[in-house]
Amino acid sequence: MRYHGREVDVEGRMRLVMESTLTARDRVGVQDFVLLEKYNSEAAFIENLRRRFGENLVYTYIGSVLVSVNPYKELEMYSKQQMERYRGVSFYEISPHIYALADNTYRAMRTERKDQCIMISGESGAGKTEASKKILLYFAVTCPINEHMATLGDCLLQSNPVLEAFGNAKTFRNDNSSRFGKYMDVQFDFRGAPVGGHILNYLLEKSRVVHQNQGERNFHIFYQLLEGGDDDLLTTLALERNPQSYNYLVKGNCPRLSSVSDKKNWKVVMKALSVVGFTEEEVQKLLDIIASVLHLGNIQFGEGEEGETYITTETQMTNLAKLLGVDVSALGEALTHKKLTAKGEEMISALNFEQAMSTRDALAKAVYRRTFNWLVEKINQSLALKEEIYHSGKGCTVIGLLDIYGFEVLQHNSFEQFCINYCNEKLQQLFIELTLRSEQEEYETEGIAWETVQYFDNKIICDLIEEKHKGIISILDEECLRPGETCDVSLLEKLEDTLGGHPHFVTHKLANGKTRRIMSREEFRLLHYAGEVNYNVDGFLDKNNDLLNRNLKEVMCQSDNQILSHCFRRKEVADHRRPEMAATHFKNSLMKLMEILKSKEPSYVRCIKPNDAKQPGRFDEVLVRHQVKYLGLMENLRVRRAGFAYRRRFEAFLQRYKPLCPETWPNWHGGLADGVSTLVNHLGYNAEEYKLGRSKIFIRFPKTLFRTEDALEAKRPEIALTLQTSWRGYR
Ligand code: AD9
Ligand code: MG
Repeated sequence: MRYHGREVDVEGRMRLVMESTLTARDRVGVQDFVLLEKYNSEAAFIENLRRRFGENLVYTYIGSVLVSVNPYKELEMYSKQQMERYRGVSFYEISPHIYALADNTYRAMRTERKDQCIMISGESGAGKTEASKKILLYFAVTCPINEHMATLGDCLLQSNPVLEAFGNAKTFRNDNSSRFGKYMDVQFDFRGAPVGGHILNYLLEKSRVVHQNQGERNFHIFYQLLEGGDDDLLTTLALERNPQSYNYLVKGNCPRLSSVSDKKNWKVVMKALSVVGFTEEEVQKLLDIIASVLHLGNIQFGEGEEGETYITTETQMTNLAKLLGVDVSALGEALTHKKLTAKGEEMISALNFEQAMSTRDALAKAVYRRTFNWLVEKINQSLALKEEIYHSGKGCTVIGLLDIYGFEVLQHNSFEQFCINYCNEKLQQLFIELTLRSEQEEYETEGIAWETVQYFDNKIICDLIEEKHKGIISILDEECLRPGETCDVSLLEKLEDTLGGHPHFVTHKLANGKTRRIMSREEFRLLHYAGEVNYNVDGFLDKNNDLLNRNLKEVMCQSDNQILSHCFRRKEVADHRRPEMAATHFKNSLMKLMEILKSKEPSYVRCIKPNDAKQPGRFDEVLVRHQVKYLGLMENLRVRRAGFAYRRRFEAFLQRYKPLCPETWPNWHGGLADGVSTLVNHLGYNAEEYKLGRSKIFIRFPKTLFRTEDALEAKRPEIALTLQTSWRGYR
């Protein structure tokens, strides 16, 4: 495409400076938000996003942060040729792209020999997983190959369909929603070839195994097995093909999806499992477990005269025990009775109907979650760095990819949203800390005085949640451990007693003893950095306790299915200490994640969902505005714009604008700093407008840059021929 006689963005030629000329700028916006004249205006920010989205320009920078808007359609910008275009090209000299970010991160890792990480955030359906897959593919296609690890690229790529089958599901917001957080390290050898990988997973939403909201589905693998498995396989697993036959698949009333072929994906997943290195026997055992979860959901209980429960579904029970590889009567006993240890003595008590149902569901959730963890462990073994590379002494460097759930505000927010939003508070804290630090470092390296930036420090909210003894998680744990009857409402009272009056914690009680009518008595509200969220305490204690009866664990650890006997260890049964509770476990794993991320050089992708209908071409401003807020993008822009809107290395600046000054045109033979100084003096920049660092020029206002750009544009006919040559040389 040509625009004003020049090739423009769609062709990939239009660069920052070109785009900022008036006409093009009006049409496609600025490709870096720091160039917005009204950088404090949210409306101008959103208008810029909207314009670019309308032109299929789904990527925009805030300095080095990449903002991405989900196009909900296939764009022609992800081809192999495009990957080649971005290879080795400087971030700012080419239109924004996820490949530019991937390439820049890769080159920074290689040249500085420093570990990197790319943090991808955004709400459900915003495009995080797609972005992380595009980055991985970019590495797999463009990086050199290590002859010892020639298949590693395939392994890395194929780990995705496996994890998605077991960890993703159709939700209201996304047909392929990741129901777990993922951090993946890719290790590179000294030549820059990928040689290893490692995955950490966070908080799989296991409640989905037993319950789905209307219009949602269970994890993909269940439907893929029923659609794609051949008749013999289904017979061996004693399964019927119709998903509606299984209690664990009917709740959402959504057995099939128009956007996804379970049958086709079944094949993809089976192939991927073999590429990643699962043996046939392991796959068989894995499917036994998946089938057993379906059977488990169909186990029904009857109630005797004295309130005791018994199992009414004998055939299902036999199939279930066979697939789980455990003794049928021991399993039946453990599903209807509870073993307690009091004063060193063991006692058996019968479960009532409700308890038996929830024990059954707890087993299904535990089996699924532990199998998922096993799957990740197994993938990690396949991706593990080979001994010879590890010991080669040449050292590896790492790029980490974080694809984790964004800030979540639903109609009904529970324990899961509490954990997710806590995670986002931590990431925001890290983001502010690292962005400010890197800005400050750059100013110091360049010898320019650092100007303090005002920003909201969300440490106060992190402390409210995680502080020892006084924080919400500690209170929650204490309440779970408290002997006697505890309930979710008593938890709320305890929270009120300890935290009432905290500026970021609110309940229905007002300080004057009156009641806040708009809030229910079962809710507490947190004033997060991104907005207010009401959490309903119903289920908090149970979810945090996350207990599985001991006698069930005893049965499971005797399983002759190797995966299950690996997942349920005898030593766990023998250990009478209380395992870590769910929120504390999550908190500790987040702390470790923060340490990992802090030890690396960060880059950011901030994903935005343009509409709730999953449709191309629709830009819902209200929805986008929410996300701009939740993602802290305005804050981000303010930090980045602190002081100076634009900075560029001397050589790049001189190369671009030297035609505007007779002393620097066509060639400048002196030092770079002198050249830039001569040039800006000639252009009439006043001292307010710019500063010269050690290797870069810092320009305070976009209008200065645009003025210079417009001057260049006016002079273009005169210098066209020479400029074209220098332009090519520029890249
Ligand atoms: V969730 O928190 O896991 O529920 P994500 O990961 O943010 O969410 P995902 O990457 O799964 O969202 O994207 C949702 C859907 O949007 C995808 O299935 C694609 O259909 C669509 N999408 C996202 N990014 C792109 C893109 N760059 N090009 C085309 C896209 N389609
Ligand atoms: Mg995802």
